[in-house]
Amino acid sequence: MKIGMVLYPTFGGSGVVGTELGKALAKKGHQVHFITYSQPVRLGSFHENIFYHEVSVSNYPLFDYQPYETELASKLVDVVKYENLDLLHVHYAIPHASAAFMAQQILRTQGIEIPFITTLHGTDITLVGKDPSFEPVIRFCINTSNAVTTVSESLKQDTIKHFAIERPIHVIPNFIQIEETESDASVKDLRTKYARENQKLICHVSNFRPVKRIEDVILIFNEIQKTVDSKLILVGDGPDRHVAEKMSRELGLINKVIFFGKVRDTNHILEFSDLFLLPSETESFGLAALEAMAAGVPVISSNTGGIPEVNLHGFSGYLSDVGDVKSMAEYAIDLLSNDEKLSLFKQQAKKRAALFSLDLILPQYENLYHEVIKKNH
Ligand code: GMT
Repeated sequence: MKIGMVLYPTFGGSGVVGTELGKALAKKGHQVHFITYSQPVRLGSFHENIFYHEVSVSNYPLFDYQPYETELASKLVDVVKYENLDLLHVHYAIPHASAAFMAQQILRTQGIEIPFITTLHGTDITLVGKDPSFEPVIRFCINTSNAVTTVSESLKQDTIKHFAIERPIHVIPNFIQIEETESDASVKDLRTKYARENQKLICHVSNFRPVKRIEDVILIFNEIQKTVDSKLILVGDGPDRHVAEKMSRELGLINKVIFFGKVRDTNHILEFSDLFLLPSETESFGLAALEAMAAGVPVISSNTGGIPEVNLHGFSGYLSDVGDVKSMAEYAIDLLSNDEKLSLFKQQAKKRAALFSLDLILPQYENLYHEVIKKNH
């Protein structure tokens, strides 16, 4: 198949999922064309089946706001037509689904039928999408997509609740590529650079947006470090990073909190971490939690949105109500103070993550692609 993959090329979860999906499809022999405004961060090195088409964003002085959606739609028309694509798969509804719809309509006038699949990722529905300023367009795009998928059952239910949806929604969960981990020796070696022999390492990875509740991450760690000799590793960057920095200074934690900033491959850090914190306000899936679990790191999370579909309470970690810092800290201390239990949870986290292995999820997308293309002919 020849697939056009449209996504945000940044560190966000939807961009990561779209990029990894495209890479996996290319490995299986499909031709994948990434169409976005800059090279996706996870794209990596050259592959014979991968092509990248950059959408140029004009800076004509009349525009206070650049018409990205129009430029993307034009690029889609061009790529579909000249690369003979079979299908467009857009990740994150805004503005990718409406651009795909526009391209579809334009191509129809030229005798070309291109179906498009929209994958909803979370905030495109739960935060931004249901805002009245977007709602009519999002609803229209969901209803006119040739197929719609969500990354969790919870997001499917949110979509049905917030929009008048007239079509089936397929749940295809996010996935993880289970890789052979580095030798224990090199992980241990790296770990010694950040922690003493018996010190525990707690990790959080996010884009530091308010929805991630960074304050809670710091407050939970503050409680943990009173009982357990530990350090906090913060990976990523975003609008609330300064909140974390300020709180760490004010609470006297600055020597115990390490800010790594944006890291392309978080796996190396996760491999030497003992525990992962994800106290988000809302999370359609929680890819960061799945990545941690796959690296054998148990997760202390909130029980919101799709997280309970990923993190199993009492097995791969623990879940508490949003904002219940006390309970999250207690669960963390309980695990970190009992090496036998921690080691069991590390194994269980890996076991749970294996259920989301790429091998199991990729065929679900491929089947949907075939179905949609068949219907289009
Ligand atoms: O808000 C983010 O964390 C980024 C956002 C995105 O679209 O890039 O993440 C959403 O999609 C991820 C991939 O499907 C999910 O794992 C995240 O849970 C989801 N974020 C939220 O729902 C807040």
